[in-house]
Amino acid sequence: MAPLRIASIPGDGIGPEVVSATIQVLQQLSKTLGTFEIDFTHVPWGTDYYKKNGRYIPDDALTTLRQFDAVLFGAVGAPDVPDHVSLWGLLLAIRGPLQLYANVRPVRTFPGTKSPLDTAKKGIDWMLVRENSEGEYSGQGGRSHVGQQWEAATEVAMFTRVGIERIIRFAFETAQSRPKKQLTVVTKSNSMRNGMVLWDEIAASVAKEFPDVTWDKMLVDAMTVRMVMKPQSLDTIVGTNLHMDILSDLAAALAGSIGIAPSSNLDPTRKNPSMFEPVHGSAFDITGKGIANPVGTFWSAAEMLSWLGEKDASNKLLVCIEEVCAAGFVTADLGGSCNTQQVVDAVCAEIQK
Ligand code: GGG
Repeated sequence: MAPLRIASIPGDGIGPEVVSATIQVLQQLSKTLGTFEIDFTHVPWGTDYYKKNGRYIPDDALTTLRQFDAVLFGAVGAPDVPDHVSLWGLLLAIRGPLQLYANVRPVRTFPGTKSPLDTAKKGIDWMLVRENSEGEYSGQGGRSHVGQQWEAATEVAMFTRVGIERIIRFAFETAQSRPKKQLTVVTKSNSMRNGMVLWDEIAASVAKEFPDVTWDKMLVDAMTVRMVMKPQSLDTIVGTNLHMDILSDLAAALAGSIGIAPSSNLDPTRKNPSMFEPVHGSAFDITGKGIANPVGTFWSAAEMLSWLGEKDASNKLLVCIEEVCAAGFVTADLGGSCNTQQVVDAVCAEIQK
């Protein structure tokens, strides 16, 4: 059997800790199930690489990544490098050119996780779909009169018909594949009268192809209220790069902790390898202490296995993570006292049961 070829980019901060934890768990899963083999190649891009080479990734980075079936990414960001330099140098330098335009972020309340919401009723089960290639993160704009009193800066949110159509269609397909068949399209088309209105128009047009999906639209500000006050009224949610970046952090916190939240950066055309990463960042305040929550990366790895066709292995990993959380083997962000390795050991033991 040909092994799954995975490029692992641990990156910065707690990235190396959660990626190493996940490699241990995936190797155990492969050994126990015997249904797939997996081969990791360490790719050392991150802030240390930047400090040595003056850049986050080499010229042939995309050619390198295209040799793999998928990428497992940790985190990016360092205290002594401006965040826009590290983010654009590494993560956005991969997402954009590889056209990983669909950023899928499932959010669920896990057993053993404490939500700030009164989720005793039913809990949260959402699928967030973030446009991942344009909009507010197009990198368009500039600065003039730098350092002067009349200094000016523009940040242009550039939307294209192709870019909007493909993410809206992807979101309708995602909604259609879920039991509720329900989609909410998030915009801000009252105050932003160009790109956001184009989103509304395209949503209404694409919706006609999906008569079995119930859909509605929400302004992003009202959406924050609905997520908190009426969580059960939502299922699949789609929005722009910036809006969903913010809403997915809110969603993760409402589900219990950003430490468990996964993220898949997908090229739905499958021309390029997709990239899987926890939603959280480099968390320098806890780096090196061995206490980072690895569950967001485990769950991202489960999404990666599913994307690569290993659905049984993916389901097994998810069930094991949930069992371990339910049994209380959780890190401090979830109210537990486990360190990272104890969570790894608990998941590996659960896999072998
Ligand atoms: N685990 C990925 C990571 O380090 N994310 C940090 C971050 O700021 N991401 C912004 C984004 O996802 O656009």
